[in-house]
Amino acid sequence: MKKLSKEALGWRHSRNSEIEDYPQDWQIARVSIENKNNYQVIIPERGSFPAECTGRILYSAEDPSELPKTGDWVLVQVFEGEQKAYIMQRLSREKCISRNAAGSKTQEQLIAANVDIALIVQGLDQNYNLNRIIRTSVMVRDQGIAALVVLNKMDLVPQAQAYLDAVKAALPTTPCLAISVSQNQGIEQVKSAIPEGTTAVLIGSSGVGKSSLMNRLLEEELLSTGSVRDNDAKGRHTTTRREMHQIPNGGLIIDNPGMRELQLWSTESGIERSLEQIPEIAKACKFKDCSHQSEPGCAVLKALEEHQISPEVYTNFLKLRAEEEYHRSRVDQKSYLEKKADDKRLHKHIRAINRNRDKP
Ligand SMILES: Nc1nc2c(ncn2[C@@H]2O[C@H](COP(=O)(O)OP(=O)(O)OP(=O)(O)O)[C@@H](O)[C@H]2O)c(=O)[nH]1
Ligand SMILES: [Mg+2]
Ligand SMILES: [Zn+2]
Repeated sequence: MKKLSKEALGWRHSRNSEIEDYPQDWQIARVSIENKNNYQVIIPERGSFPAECTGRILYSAEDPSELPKTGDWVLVQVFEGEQKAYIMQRLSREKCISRNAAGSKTQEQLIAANVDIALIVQGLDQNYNLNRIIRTSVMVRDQGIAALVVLNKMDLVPQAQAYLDAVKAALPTTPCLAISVSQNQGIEQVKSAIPEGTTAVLIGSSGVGKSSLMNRLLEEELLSTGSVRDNDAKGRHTTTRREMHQIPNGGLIIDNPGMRELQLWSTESGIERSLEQIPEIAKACKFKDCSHQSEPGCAVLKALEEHQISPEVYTNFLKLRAEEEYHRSRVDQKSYLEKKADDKRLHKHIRAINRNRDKP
């Protein structure tokens, strides 16, 4: 691996003040691979080193998510004559992708730290699911991370454009690409979304081609890939660890094991489940074309008042719908202004509910 500058590794000058008070011989490094018991780190201008945590870090961590993760910045010490780095300190995290730990609704599992853009990958086979794209995109962007939707395996469908149109209609402000890794189509466009100094993470189910895409971007077969099952196109969970590599003349990219259930963590935990519930609840609204904002007999507003859905989930639902609506009525400035007035009323309403809720 060629020697990278700290800027190419994603270091921001705003971090300089954070390291001022540590010993001079501690060097900054970025965690590139996280194994069960050890790590690989990249030290700017030096290269890759195997690494391990000092006991102090291991024993002072109250929660597994406090330990270094792929993408984290750390301070390391490398002793003369040793080709190994000791992780002395983890530095603060900026934007992270997390999800609910398997089998737990409340435990957060960090997937990758200091991420600028998430590539939401789906395969244009049985894997494609527009609702899942929408939910993932909203959650990624809620964490302050940019999203790029990547529809892979366009070689399997005659009309990839129709899928692109559907995603663009639902998420007008989220860029979306149709590509084929196996036919080498659209790779350059993905690459240009990850310029030098930025960090991307691949997310998506097993078998959608995340590792295949990453190998293609790296111009090297660094990661193993696996076939999908014939009957349902599901992957076999080939990737088992998170690793970060540099794209030649580009940014950094983190591969990720496919998620069985894509349950991205959100500060409003359980949002995904509740968002899904809303259309079900809305079936009971008095009016078929209910906007769930002010109509009499609205089942969604009733559920909100009865605390069956949280105000956060409700606002997220509206945000999602607003994105869709904005697209549909872009030219209709009047309805936009009316909607804004409605939103104002609505927020007043939510604040009132919250106030009542805090009362004993
Ligand atoms: N038809 C087609 N197949 C593809 C394409 N890209 C990848 N594949 C195949 O999809 C299968 C799964 O690819 P992987 O890259 O291992 O998928 P992954 O997302 O990394 O899967 P996990 O590591 O299990 O999460 C492999 O057999 C690839 O050859 C494509 O553009 N078209
Ligand atoms: Mg993989
Ligand atoms: Zn309603």
